[in-house]
Amino acid sequence: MLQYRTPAADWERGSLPIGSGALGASVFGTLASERLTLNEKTLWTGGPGSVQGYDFGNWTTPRPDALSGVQQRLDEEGALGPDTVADALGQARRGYGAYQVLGDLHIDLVDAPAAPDDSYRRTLDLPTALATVTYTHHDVRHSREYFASHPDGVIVGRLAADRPGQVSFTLRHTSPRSDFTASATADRLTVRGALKDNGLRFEAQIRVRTKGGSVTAGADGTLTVRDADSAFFVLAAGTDYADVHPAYRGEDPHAAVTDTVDAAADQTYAKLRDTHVRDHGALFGRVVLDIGQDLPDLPTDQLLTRYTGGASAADRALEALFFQYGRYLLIASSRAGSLPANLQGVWNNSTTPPWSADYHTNINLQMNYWLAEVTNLAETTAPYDRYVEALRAPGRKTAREMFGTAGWVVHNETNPYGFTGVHDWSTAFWFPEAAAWLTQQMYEHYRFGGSTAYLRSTAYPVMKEAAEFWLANLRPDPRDGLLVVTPSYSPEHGDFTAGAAMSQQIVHDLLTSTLEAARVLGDAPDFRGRLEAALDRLDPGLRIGSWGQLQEWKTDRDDPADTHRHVSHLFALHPGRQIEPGSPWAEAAKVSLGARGDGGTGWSKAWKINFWARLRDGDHSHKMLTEQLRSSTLPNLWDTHPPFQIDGNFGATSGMAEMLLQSQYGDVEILPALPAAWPDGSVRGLRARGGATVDITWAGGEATRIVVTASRTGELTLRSGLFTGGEKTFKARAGERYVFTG
Ligand code: FUC
Repeated sequence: MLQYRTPAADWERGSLPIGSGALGASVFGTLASERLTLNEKTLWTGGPGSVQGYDFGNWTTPRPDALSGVQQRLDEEGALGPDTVADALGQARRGYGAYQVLGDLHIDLVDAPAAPDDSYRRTLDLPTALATVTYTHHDVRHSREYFASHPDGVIVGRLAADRPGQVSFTLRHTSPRSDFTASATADRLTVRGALKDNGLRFEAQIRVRTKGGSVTAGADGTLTVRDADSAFFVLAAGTDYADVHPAYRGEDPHAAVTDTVDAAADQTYAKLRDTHVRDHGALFGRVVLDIGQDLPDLPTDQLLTRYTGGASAADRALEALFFQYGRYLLIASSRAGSLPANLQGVWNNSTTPPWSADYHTNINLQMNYWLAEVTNLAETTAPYDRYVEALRAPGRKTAREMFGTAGWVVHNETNPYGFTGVHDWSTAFWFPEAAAWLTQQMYEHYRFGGSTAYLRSTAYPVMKEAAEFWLANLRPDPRDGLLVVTPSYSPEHGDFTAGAAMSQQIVHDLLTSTLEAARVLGDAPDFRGRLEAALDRLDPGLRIGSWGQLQEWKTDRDDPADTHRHVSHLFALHPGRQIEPGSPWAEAAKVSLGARGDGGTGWSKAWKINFWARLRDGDHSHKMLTEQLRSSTLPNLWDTHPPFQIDGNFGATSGMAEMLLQSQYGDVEILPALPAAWPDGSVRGLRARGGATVDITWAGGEATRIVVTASRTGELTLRSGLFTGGEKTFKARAGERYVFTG
């Protein structure tokens, strides 16, 4: 549980997030006028119909020789400055848009204390996903409870008191934009509008139910409750966005919002709450982590301030809380039926959020899902899959127009309107490898879950088309004949070259996984042959340079003093699987990572937790976790880049899971990077590739008990000091539970 003794002074640092995937709210817990910042995830400016015009990032006029011109210059000159390449291949961005705050719901109280006293508590309970505010005023105990229900599609809030007739308030909606009307009739408040930029229609409806007392609608579009024993509201919202290229518009949201809010208002508060708690709990409760924590009765902001990463049970409590918070945030911001989690999950208080609160695809969107499979939340990837699938149609057009080839492509960042082309920010506009990288999660979903039907229907078509793109776009490097990506740009620094390590490693990962999948599915031998031939000639993107480092570029040009936040050339270590521990590449990766240092933005630190875990250095992983908590985490435990950016939350949870369990090379590795700070503990419910759910108990840094529940029949190899010879191979049968106790 996160808990505070004061209301949030500020949205970014203090508000507490609840979400149903499609809807989000951040709770301030302010006294006289409570405030919930509201979000609907598809409320985006830009795209088709934008007043700025919109071209999907595709070149507005054909540039037949632009790409080959850059490739030729790279062949001849070896490297080109990013501005030179952006001049040739970039284009000013138009109509990209930004994720929009829906507005704020204010709950103005008739009588409330001026300031919080000792009786005040504000909490967010992770297992139930309930946010609460409680305080005593004139001897009356007041309580507010909020949740976002995925099954009922609504945000719900209830105000109550321990004496009858004490609940009186007015509900009011505001927005930083002037593009809406708010009207109220009976117990219903309706907010309706269309974004000025692109005409996207949106609607929110709130209905209020009271026990005792009365509710009246105001001519100013407010609802007032007087003298009730308790009251609850339900809020539904939607837009006419649809994820269908090229128009991206669907039904007017009015009918669906009305149906949803009415269906919820017809239920009792207890029923809505119960449905929500069960739904959330069924996902959240799957993983239990005990690293020796003892959560003191201390406000979470103080727990964070006092945190040192040392040996105290309170420090363990913050770490365990942070681990579970990542899982909580993913459940709250990524459920089937809407867009995937964006740079801020689903929470945003602005009309101009940082980086548009978009989908950055040179690490950020991918990082959002690193925790999904291993921490047993595979269902949360449904919106990700759907989003990636929806990028194919525009991405195909970009591949054809910009590269003249088959396949699909997306670059550095994208929006909900199929922006698969480029812009002109020279160090971040070109990254056609993103499509390949995006498909990685879909193949991982198959590796964890094992559904061949999923592989066939969902993952493989997207992977295959991404592979087609690279089969058509790899070029022989005139220096050695190996196939390279060109132009290639290691995010987000240095020069343009051919065959930067990350480009090669991503393509290697894609072709390897696509080949594996093609074999499983028995796809045509000639396609498999083309993949094999390309892999044979592919520059692997693994080279050791003059100071023992893993080279970021094909030539040895790494600066040992470079501490850039992106550590792109270690993709092959994580999230890839090309570098195995103990190999010379792993040693070189360690040298590179050491030189990059322990600083960085929030997400960069989170990535380093994962890297060190893959390098089997649990103590260094833990050090990065400590760095992240001490310098990149806000009082409400949101990760800060700065500013708030949610990828670091997700990446940190993933990294902590990597410390306890890994399976990327096929075997299930138990406690591969356990830090000295966690000598005794247990974890229940982590997932391994091959369809195993794994529980581990350890003492004195060694596993003492391993329980594997198989969801798939097949051979499993467990690696742990618990077994003679360090490993145990057995034939697991789906549905069976296997207990190992040394
Ligand atoms: C990538 C990063 C930045 C930031 C942005 C949203 O471009 O390099 O640090 O996280 O995404």
